[in-house]
Amino acid sequence: MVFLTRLTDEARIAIDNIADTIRSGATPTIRLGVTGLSRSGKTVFLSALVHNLIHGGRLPLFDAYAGGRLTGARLQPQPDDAVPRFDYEAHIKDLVENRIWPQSTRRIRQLRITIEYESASGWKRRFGRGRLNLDIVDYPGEWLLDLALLGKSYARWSRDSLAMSRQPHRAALAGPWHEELGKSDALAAAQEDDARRLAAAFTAYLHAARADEHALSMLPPGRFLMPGDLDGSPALTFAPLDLAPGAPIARDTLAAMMERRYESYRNHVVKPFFRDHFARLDRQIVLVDMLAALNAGPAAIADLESALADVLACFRPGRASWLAGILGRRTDRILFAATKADHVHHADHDNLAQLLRRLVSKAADRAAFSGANVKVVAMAAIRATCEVSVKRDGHSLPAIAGIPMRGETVRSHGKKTEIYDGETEIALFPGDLPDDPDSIFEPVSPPSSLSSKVNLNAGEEDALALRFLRFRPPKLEKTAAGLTLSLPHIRLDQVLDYLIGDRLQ
Ligand SMILES: Nc1nc2c(ncn2[C@@H]2O[C@H](COP(=O)(O)OP(=O)(O)OP(=O)(O)O)[C@@H](O)[C@H]2O)c(=O)[nH]1
Ligand SMILES: [Mg+2]
Repeated sequence: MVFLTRLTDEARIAIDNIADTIRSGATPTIRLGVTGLSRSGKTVFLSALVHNLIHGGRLPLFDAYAGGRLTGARLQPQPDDAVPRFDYEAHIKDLVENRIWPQSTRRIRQLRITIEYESASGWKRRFGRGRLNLDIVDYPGEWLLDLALLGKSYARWSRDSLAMSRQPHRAALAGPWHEELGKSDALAAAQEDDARRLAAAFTAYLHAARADEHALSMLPPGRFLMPGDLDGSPALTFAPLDLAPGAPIARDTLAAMMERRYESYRNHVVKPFFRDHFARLDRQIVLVDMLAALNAGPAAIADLESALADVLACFRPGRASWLAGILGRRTDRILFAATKADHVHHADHDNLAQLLRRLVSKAADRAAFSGANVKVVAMAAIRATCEVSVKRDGHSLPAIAGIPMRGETVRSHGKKTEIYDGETEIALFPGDLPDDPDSIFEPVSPPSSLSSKVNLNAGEEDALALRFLRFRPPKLEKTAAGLTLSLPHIRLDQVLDYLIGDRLQ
């Protein structure tokens, strides 16, 4: 928290928190931060959480619910009028009726859900039912990485971006941008055309690095990939330059123009995002797609580790107190969740959590989460697969079955690529995740375990080239009375219990 110690910012956060408390009246409020890079599963998690609360899910490990003390949950108008509402109904329609996943989030959205409960204590029950507001914000994951820019000058950001783009796994992707850089003179007179050309080449490099096969995470500035309402705006016409270390930036040069725009991006785009949403959270769940990074290999894992370290450095952990709750607001519980655990067999869930624990351990140590309670789990907000046992060479193998999304492909050894039609169910033996968390940073080891994927459905005997399949959302079962059951999940109940259970006592 080096960059947000300015008194005006802290005062603004405190004022917003007081306004919040007044607006909520007597009802206590938890602001839950759902933090995750792009495609980590934030929108799906939020939709599933609300659906299970409102619809009444299978939540045996969510104590207040399992004990029958949760008497109601309903959506309310969101507290900040300036932020559009999270489109819960549209997402659920997509997931449940159309059985498709939501689109990438393009703008910030907010939701308030009010939970009514009966206290576990007989004494408190005498005062009537308790109520708790849960406020949640959804946003494009790309924007998260901008937080690291708050602590960096333009010169430092330029240096870091260039050094990163010269790493072996990025250099080829950055080639065209480097070429444009070679043609420009940072100390020449500022020309709009140069700025536009460089910004376009830099943005193209960020897009290439994000592609599935590379799955890189460190890609700021976030609005270059997901501009939101800045689409086409000149605010995004800047890029890093190759500046001599320590050399001053003279006025009216290309470098000065870029620096000015970078500063304006930090002040007018990144800072409000941090101050209005990120600095005022009581609880945090950090969603991490370990499997996508494991599939892409050690470079993607190392990149994910650095990206998470940058994000965690911006947390404001601390012990909750009534005063801190109103003024400073500190995050007193942080949950790290490896998402999409339904892609591996349950026997591997502990391993998956272990890998995530290892990935965030250094960053968590550095961020010194003093006073905050930290936990790590493997979860699936929506379970799209089921577990089956498949016979192979006389052995029973633990496999998962589901319907791959239309257009998903798998290339089997020596055979032609199979393209799925979105209707056919298949069984996969996902292989075992490595037992040794350190091995995922080493060159060949991590994918080898996953790459032993075998398509058992079509009678395939060959090992398949590694491919992380996306399954369609599940078809919801109905009860004998014809009622549709809520979305199936893995450990969403434990997650809820950890994040809000203590406030429903
Ligand atoms: N099987 C399975 N897939 C999931 C789950 N959660 C997310 N996914 C997959 O991951 C993709 C991304 O999930 P989102 O919730 O849209 O991710 P996000 O973090 O909101 O992404 P951005 O909006 O781009 O920041 C989905 O389209 C699904 O393919 C899950 O619980 N199970
Ligand atoms: Mg989203």
